[in-house]
Amino acid sequence: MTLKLFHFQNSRSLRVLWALEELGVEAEIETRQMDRTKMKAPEYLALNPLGKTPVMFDGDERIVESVALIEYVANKYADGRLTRRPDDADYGRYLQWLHFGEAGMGGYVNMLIGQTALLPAEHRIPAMKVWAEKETKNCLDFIEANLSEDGYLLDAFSLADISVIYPLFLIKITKNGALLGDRTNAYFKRVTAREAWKKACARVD
Ligand SMILES: N[C@@H](CCC(=O)N[C@@H](CS)C(=O)NCC(=O)O)C(=O)O
Repeated sequence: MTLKLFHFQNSRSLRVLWALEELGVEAEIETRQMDRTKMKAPEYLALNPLGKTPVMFDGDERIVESVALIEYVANKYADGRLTRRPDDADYGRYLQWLHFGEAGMGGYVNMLIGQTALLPAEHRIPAMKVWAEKETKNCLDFIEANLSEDGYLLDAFSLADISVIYPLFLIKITKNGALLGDRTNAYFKRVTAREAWKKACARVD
């Protein structure tokens, strides 16, 4: 098999696994425990010198960055399904949301989960938590204002949703879900009812 994804449960490799499921693209999946010490050990650094997840191989080609990976899989192995092309009317908004999910809000959400869940209590800095919450809320308000009652970020489900749902998932599993607006909560529920999401989340072996 050409594609091989290293998957760590609940990590950003979930975006890639979910996209593979949605697109029906075959890949070898190696699931590993989210153990930061092992991720910084030589065996894993040989796979991904950043010591992060995800990393995927296409033959000898190594690719990191979860949002790049979902576009790669869709464009290279699924005829661009779930993407938009330059001549589509919503191409600009597609790119905006695709990148917003990681570049726009990923850093703030990382800070928030660090200050509320990942870091030991004695390493947390109250002012950083306030700042992370404020910036995350700013991103969430932007999402809320752009959602309709029953749709997706664009007029149909796309990779942009796969990108943006992941930070929403992180916010929820770290018990920061009260920051989400009503439409965003309904959107999260709607999108995560998809079979492909459920299959990707169920992958723990
Ligand atoms: N922008 C990167 C972020 C990768 C990243 O930070 N992944 C986290 C897990 S979701 C990680 O590997 N953390 C382990 C660590 O930093 O030690 C992407 O989207 O792939």
